Amino acid sequence: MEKSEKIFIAGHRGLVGSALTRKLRADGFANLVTRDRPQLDLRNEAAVDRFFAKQKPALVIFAAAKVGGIKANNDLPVEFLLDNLQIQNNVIRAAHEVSVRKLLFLGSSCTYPKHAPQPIPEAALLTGPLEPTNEAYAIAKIAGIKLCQSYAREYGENFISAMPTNLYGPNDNFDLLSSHVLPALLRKAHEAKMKGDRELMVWGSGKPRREFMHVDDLAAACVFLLEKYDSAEIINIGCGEDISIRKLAELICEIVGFQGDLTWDTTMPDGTPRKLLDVSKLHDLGWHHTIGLREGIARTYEWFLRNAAPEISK
Ligand code: GFB
Repeated sequence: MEKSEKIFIAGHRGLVGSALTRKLRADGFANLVTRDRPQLDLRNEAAVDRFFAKQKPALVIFAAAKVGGIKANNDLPVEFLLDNLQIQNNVIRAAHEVSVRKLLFLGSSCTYPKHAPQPIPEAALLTGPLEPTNEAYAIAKIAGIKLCQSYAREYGENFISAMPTNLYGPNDNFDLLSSHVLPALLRKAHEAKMKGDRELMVWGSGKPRREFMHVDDLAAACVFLLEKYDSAEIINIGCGEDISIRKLAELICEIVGFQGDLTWDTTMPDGTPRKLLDVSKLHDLGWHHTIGLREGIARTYEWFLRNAAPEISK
């Protein structure tokens, strides 16, 4: 990759897109193109076409998506399916129209079957039924992967797809109803500590297991793949370790300094019983994560205290 190449980061304000923007800037890539939602609504096909025709980026990183935790996914299947299909169809097709040199599409570990073998190899895609709570999002992401693979097969495009595990870090969503588990529990533990509560409510049974990766590691892996990986076959990005939700909640309480008890709201769904990616393909290429879970959560809590907590308490 040339440092002067024009790179369009779709979704640069989100958790993933902002981490990619930081990483590329730090690595000396100076020609980054970004657009806020009011400037460019990626669901608008004509606007996306005009933007690509004018900008003609060399590289596209597709980090724009309607995302959310288990409750948002379960409550809003229309938005998770339709918005994501529209956004990705527009961007991927426009990238082809202006002959971008390479496109990186970000999928998700929830595209794998609910009862996939653990750790989940790339070959598990489309081998069984999906987890119902995130089926709409998963189907949209699978369609995006297939569109990239189809452009590669039919037109020879270098459109690659990576499958990140559950992510967390700066610029995450800390809204208690729509966020993922890790930012939700960080906020709940912080607020419980500040209020002097004795209990903290956690959703589900605490038994599901998830793999969590700091988004700065994800960004580093994406830049690595942009430089070194040119196959239409999907590739997992994760750290190869998982943890139960109960243990995660305990770890977060310890880091935040909340000393009360955990209680469990079993009316809320557990979702997939386990989601641990097989990252041997990525390791074989020579990339490993560097940020451990405890360190990553501590860094995210510091970010939360400086950035999100003041906003929330307004
Ligand atoms: O992170 P999360 O919302 O999504 O939930 P998924 C993971 C687990 O944490 C579930 C439990 O078993 C939740 O019940 N959990 C406990 C909580 N307390 C909380 C809480 O306060 N908030 C939340 N959100 N969860 C998502 C998919 O699945 O993962 C998306 O729905 C996407 O499509 C994303 O793929 C990566 O890991 O279950």
